[in-house]
Amino acid sequence: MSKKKLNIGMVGYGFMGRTHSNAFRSVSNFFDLPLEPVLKTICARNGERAEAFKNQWGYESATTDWKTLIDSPEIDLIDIASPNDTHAEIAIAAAKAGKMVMCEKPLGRNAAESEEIVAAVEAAGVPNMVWYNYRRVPAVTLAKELIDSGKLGRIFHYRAKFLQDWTISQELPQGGEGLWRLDVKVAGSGVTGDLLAHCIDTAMWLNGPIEEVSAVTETFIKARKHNLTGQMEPVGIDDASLFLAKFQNGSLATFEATRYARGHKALYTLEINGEHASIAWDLHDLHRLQYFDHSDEGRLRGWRSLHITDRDHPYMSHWWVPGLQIGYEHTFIHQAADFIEAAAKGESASPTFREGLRTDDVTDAVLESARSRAWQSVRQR
Ligand code: SOE
Repeated sequence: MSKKKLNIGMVGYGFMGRTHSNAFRSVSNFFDLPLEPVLKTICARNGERAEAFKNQWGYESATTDWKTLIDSPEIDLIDIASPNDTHAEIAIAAAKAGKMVMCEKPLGRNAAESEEIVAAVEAAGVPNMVWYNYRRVPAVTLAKELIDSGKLGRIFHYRAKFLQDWTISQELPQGGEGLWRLDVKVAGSGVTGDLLAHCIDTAMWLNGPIEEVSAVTETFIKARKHNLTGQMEPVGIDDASLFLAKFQNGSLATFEATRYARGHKALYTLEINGEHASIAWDLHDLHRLQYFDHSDEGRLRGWRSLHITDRDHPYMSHWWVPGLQIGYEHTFIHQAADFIEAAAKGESASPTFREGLRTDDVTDAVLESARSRAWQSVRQR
């Protein structure tokens, strides 16, 4: 019997347009899902390249106007993989048209924008999800299961870093395709919204709400040529952002993100220390989970390096045989699978837009604390 279709209108053909397209294209080969995703229409600004993307990824049609996706009765799901300044307008229009909506992180450029997006999807009652993909690394999902099972006991510390080095050159321009992340008007913020947002999403998923933050940010290169104007313009983004945090459960945390850590390309690491056990994870070794259990026999006690490739590890029964690992793109496939399962029941999948808003509440508080040089409470909702 043929399955009901889930017709997708994708907005954006950059890095994230590719990860999302790949996820929807592959997911049914590995997961038995209630709906069959169909790559219906790709939308992007450059018509020729949209057409080429359509052919490469197997979309049925291409357009340069996202409003045609909203107006089309054929499209069930709008997936937003375009720059941050486009998220709100498209998501709100999609929700008003009764479409399901998925959105690349961060949800909005700030919490005020995200609040409007959340209001729209909740008023329309449409399934939604933000693409915070690192939750769906099997080792990170296992960390969540271990923490929820109580194995760590009371949590004392959380530590996260996301280090890159791709903007160190003074010659790098800001703005336009590929470099909009450096343009504050488009991105909303720098590493706070781009990298720390990942760390915050995972942290709150693993360890609960963050109540207070104290932050410092820096913009190392103060002016860069703007690709769209050709002029030197002030840089409005934060190049590095570090903060201390207090979680609602009483634990303390440090977070750091930068694009100026020479030698690091995308080093996301996290560690959580509990009364009975600790967990550490590293994106460059993403299929491993480091685990220390204080209840081990004393002479044999030490950090265990678990290879998360067995059938009883999260998501892994869908892949190859035990011992063979998976990678970055699979996290998006897992997220697509979880969304389709939920959407078939008319539900959202986690992180919902509301959860995305809570992350933006923390990033707003981080930026405010850096500005005011004072501890800042995080809005709780
Ligand atoms: C920035 O370089 C970036 O691509 C982020 O935008 C992604 O969210 C992150 O996963 C990798 O780094």
